[in-house]
Amino acid sequence: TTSNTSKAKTKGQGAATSVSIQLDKDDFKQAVIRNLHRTLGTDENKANKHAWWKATSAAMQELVFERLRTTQKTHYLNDTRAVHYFSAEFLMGRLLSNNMHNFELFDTAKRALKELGVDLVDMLEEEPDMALGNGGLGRLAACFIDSLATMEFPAIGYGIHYEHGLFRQEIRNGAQIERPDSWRDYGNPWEICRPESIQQISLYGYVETKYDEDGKIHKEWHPGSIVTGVPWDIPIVGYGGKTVNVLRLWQSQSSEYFNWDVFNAGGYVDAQRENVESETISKVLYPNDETEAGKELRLIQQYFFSACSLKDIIRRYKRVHGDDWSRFAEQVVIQLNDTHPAIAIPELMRILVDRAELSWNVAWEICTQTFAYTNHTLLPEALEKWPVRMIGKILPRHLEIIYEINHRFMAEVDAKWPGNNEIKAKLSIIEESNEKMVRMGNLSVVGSFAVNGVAEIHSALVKSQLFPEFNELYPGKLTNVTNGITPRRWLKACNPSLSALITKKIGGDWILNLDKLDDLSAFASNKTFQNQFMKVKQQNKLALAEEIKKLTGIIVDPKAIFDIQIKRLHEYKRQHLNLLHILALYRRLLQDPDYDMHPRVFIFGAKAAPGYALAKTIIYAINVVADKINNDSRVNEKLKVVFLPNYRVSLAEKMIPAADVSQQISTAGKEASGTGNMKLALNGAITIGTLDGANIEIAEEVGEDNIFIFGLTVDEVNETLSAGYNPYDYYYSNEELKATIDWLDSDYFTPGNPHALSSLKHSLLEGGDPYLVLADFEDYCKANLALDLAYRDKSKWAKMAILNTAKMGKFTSDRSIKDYVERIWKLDSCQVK
Ligand code: T68
Repeated sequence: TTSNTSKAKTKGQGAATSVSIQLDKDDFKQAVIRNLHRTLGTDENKANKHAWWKATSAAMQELVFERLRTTQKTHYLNDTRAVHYFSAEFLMGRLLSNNMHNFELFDTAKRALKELGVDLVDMLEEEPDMALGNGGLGRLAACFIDSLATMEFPAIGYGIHYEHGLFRQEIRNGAQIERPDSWRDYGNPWEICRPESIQQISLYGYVETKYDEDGKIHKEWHPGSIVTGVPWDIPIVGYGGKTVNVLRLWQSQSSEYFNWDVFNAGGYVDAQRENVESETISKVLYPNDETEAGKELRLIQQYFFSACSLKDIIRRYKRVHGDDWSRFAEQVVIQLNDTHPAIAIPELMRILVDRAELSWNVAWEICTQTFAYTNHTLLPEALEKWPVRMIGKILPRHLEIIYEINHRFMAEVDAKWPGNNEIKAKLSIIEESNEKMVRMGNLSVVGSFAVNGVAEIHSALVKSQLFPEFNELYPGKLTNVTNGITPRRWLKACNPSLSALITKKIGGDWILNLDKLDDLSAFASNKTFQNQFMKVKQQNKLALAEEIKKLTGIIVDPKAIFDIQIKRLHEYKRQHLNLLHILALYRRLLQDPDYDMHPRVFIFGAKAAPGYALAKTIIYAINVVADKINNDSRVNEKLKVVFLPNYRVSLAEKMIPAADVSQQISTAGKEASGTGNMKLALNGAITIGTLDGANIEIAEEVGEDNIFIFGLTVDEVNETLSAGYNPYDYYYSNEELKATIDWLDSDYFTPGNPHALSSLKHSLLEGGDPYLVLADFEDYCKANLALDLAYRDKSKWAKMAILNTAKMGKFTSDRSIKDYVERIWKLDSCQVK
């Protein structure tokens, strides 16, 4: 097969030249048919779409396994240092088309299936999303393991094998309804159970203190319960198909032998009940992003997967190094994706001190050379804290260890700031509140050798606002690694027409070296290229228009501006600011039927955490406003609003290529990075956004002429708030703003139910408008006006769109991984022959 790949340019960066998968169209056909017969027990005449999908997946899986085996053998023989990415979430989406693209077999497969009478693109819809994550944090983990495999770094992802991923969203009468997600209902072709690597972990019980003959203390944890962790491996195919790494997800199961006594005592039913409880641990993903639920089961989930993963790592290490722990931190680096796996720190200490009988200091040295921690948020409600009481009940020995870590750490703090109790109280891992709490962020900073934020501004705020004293105490520990996205999924696979156009123009090197896209800049003003670029956009918009019709019945004009806001629903992300502006446009159109604006379709996708009432009200508000506007013939030519239900990775892949405008309008200082902003710009959408998160770095790359920036900066937000922000000042001084807010609180959009949306108005006024929606409204309207004018100049807009694609090189996750590898993980790539 041909390959568009290029040799990696720098040392330390994994080189991936494509492995030639010797499989032509006819081989592929044979492989699919063989699997149809032998794996599925059906044939070409009986097979439905689902069977074709499974047989094709099985055919791909044959190739995947072959490379997986070779990779694992190579890694084993080389015994190189590897990164272990601990994350409670991996938002993988669909795998079949991605694996085909990464093996460079997509076109071959398409032709093969066509000859079998199957449309590949249509068939791909059979695959359920693997939605084992909430949003950006989980999708980031998925992009990172793609880049790690592509660049041929020894790496393994560790997480939880949730039976139910993020809930499926239905919209009924405008409101969100949550339905269970069942991604494995009819079997999942990508996962392999590895019963040979199961682990047992302990919970509850008590700690016994023992003294040996020399009077030395030994702690023994007598657990009250034991749970089995069953590993499921998902192969992760790097682009070029050389390295296939593994994502290992743990499923909880009851431990038979532990319940044996109860069973023998005639307690069969009780024993079964315990089984059910053990099996609950990996049942369901908590659907809260950015708020801490504080639930016992969540803490158990965190410990369950962290402890299973550590045992797995140690088993592998011991196979080579036996009881010699001195090389552990040389071989193993563990990246904590937020504080969710932070309990791994005291767990490793427990293993080293209680089990391996290393001294505290030696153990602590190993521990703090092994862990690194990524922070994803500054929002206080998202910072994890666990009640001391709860940890003491579930993990009694870990609580003792946490206290010991803190005790020694407080001595360090006292040495630096003698007698300063204020700083001590602030830095302490234990919060001495009414109900004592363990601060997982502080534990993570103390127990790691590196701490990073996810965009320049976010990392600066981590240093200056969240952990300023830590930054003084440990100079250099706090750093930045700006997020990135994989261009394989988020351009090559999701936007085949644009990918083909780009490759035709500048060659295919961009797939592995995204900086190459900058070669497109030279053609940004070229009329022919502008036409080609915008023709692709137009086709993608047509396809999305059809999808919108299919999903909602709403008819939209593909010539209108497609203006897209897709992300979790949260007040700080300010979908309601977007909505207020839509209402302002609607009002202008009603007041002046000739109001001059380019037709525009506002498209939303967002899930709200099930317990987040205001977020659900905002979804409801968008839907009732959409319903009213879409059925108002007075404005329909110019304005439509669409809420696409069940936003998820596979839907994003259809929306992003069709976007003209990308809404990135969070309150400055609140969005750590954002990654949807990168995906949309990469596909030629123009950002309207605040100077927040990675928007700032996107603006730097594309230049101020190619982005619409508005609103308060981080500093201005802080000044505004400390000056005593009063939203009523804006409400009473901006007639249009007042009218739109009041409109929401009338029965215009909710006939017969006048105050259905009053909580929204309440939060913006009496509630104090904590996210400064009113303060930014006027400037947002101005930016939207400028955007509308710019769109009317076809050539100008085309140039902007091309430059957005051209300037996104920085935001490949390959660059993020390179940053981690060079500055934190210190890994060598390992070429798999
Ligand atoms: C996101 N965080 C950030 N959290 O909001 C976003 N939280 O700015 C950033 O780009 C992204 O992380 C990647 O760094 C999340 O997505 C969660 O999903 C989450 C889940 C559980 C608990 C807390």
